[in-house]
Amino acid sequence: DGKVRVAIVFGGRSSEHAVSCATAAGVMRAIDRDKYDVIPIGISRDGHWVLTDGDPSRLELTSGHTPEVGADSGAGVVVPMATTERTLTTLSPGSVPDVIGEVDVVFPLLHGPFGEDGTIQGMLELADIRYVGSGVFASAAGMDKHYMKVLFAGAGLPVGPYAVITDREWQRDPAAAMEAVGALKYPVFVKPARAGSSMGITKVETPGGLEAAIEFARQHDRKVIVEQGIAGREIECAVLQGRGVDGPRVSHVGEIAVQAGSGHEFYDFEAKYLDDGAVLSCPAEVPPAVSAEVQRLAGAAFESLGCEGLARVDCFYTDTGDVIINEINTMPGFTPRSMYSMMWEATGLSYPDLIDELIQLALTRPVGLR
Ligand code: G1L
Repeated sequence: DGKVRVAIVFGGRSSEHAVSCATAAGVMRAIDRDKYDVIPIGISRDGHWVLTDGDPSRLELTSGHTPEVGADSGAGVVVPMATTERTLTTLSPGSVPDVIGEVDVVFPLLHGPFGEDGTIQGMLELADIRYVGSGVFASAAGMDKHYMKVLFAGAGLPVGPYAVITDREWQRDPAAAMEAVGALKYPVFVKPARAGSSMGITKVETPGGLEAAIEFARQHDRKVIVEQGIAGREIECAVLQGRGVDGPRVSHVGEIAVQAGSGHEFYDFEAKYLDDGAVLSCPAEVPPAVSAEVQRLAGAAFESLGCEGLARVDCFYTDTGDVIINEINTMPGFTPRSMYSMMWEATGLSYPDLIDELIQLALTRPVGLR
């Protein structure tokens, strides 16, 4: 019928499985059905690919319901590596080969290990299938808080003080590894270097709490990053790839105000996805020079990793008046109520138009030689 065929891939083997399902529901509700045919592909927690019925209501995330891709979500099971050129091949239950058919573009709504880290992007590259968002390298770099900072610093962008503890360093001599942290001022934040969400993060007030925090972070990733706490406000900016040869577009800057008394020490999983503990202010109330600097850094950060499609850049506006980059997220929260979407909404680009723009950007991208 001449419509563009968009495969939405969601769920997956990461801790953000339910968030991914809820995001897929948001995209499926908002996507223009006159232009696009949607092929909803769920990945179950154990890694099975399932062609689902695409009913968004069963994927929504509410406090009473945690959505999950199960073997019951639809028709067939897709074998992960069974891709051929521009085609996603499925095996129905009972191993009857079936084909989803040619897809024009994939919307990979996957986060964390086996999703956001560039692996699915690599699979799609091998299959010559176009997809929304960043490529293999930027996805992997955007997932790794250590290499992300190395790339920012290499591009001359300001990053805060940090230390990295690799698995080898920790196994050989934990005390020596912790000495590298000695140069940082407390409090510090101890984080898994690569993780999709706020999982495994501890705020540490004194050196005495460091070892336990590192052990905790290592349960999520064997590489740990320790970041010096920055006194200031977190100001964020949504970035969208430019059309053609244009540079990246940046939104008005935004700020999350965690409601006093909400019980959230920092902006954690609950505050992010379930609670009303967070409200967005956009444009954030900062001096014009500060919002301009955040926007400049956001565009430069996007380019420093070679991002494509979209990214959310989180900065600190410090109490001493400086702006530094905290991190970039190449796969930001992407429901209609997420920071990224709401910052574009406040800038004049609606959620349905944003989805349309991202798909159009993906369609104009070459496959093969890039
Ligand atoms: F495909 C895009 F546009 F690049 C993309 C992919 C993934 C945008 C946003 C996301 N975000 C997520 O997948 C998630 C954070 C909802 C997963 Cl948990």
